[in-house]
Amino acid sequence: MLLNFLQMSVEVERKFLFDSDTLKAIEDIGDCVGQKQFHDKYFDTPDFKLTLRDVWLRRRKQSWELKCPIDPVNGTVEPGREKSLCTRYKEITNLPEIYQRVKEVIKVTCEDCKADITPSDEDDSWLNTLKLCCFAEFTTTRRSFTLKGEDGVKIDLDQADFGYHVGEIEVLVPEGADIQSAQEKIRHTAQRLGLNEERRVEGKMTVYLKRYRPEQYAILLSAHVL
Ligand code: V4E
Repeated sequence: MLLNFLQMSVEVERKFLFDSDTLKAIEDIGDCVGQKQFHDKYFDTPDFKLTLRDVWLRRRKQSWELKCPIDPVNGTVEPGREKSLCTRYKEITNLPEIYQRVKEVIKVTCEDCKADITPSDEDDSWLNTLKLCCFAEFTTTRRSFTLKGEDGVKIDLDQADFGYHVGEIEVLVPEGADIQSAQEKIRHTAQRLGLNEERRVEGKMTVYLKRYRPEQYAILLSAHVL
């Protein structure tokens, strides 16, 4: 049951830029619950079939994760849609389910695959079968905080090894649960931290693509994914 909840959770999050004042505010109202480091590798087809649909496949600490938008419009990103401060993505961590979902998004049929395979953590041949290549790779050092009096809210302060740091306020909710109340908790937390950004802050990937994958960045920007 717990495993099922984790596999089908929706991550509602808001990114923010932080300085020493924000850090002090976080330390005043929160508790540091740990620091960790992880290496991410992101994968897509050479013609960006996943990321053009805002679908993000990554390997983190030997585990596969797929982040998919919860409200795609006919499977594409609606041009001109105003980007809210919060993002909402479904996180899938079960590899057979990830494989099925990726095949659906990139529209691979069984004939294309010749024989359908069972993907495994130990064998990456399914990546070749689906023509998936690594397009981004970086290490993040993350400090995590929980907040006094704010149940279920986590704050992460991320430092990426390519020289970008960003914070995120995050609430995990089971799929189908009340996303509005998660957004309200995030708004309240942002207020307590004195954040006053009115525009969505760039995440690590946006900055990475802009610097190291300018062609993919330009394509995703004009498709309104970023
Ligand atoms: C969803 C997404 C991407 C995948 C990486 O997601 P992100 O939350 O940025 O990374 P991270 O390391 O904090 O993951 P976590 O540990 O929280 O699961 S890359 C781009 N997107 C879409 C996206 C977007 N368009 N704008 C913003 C502000 N964030 C994400």
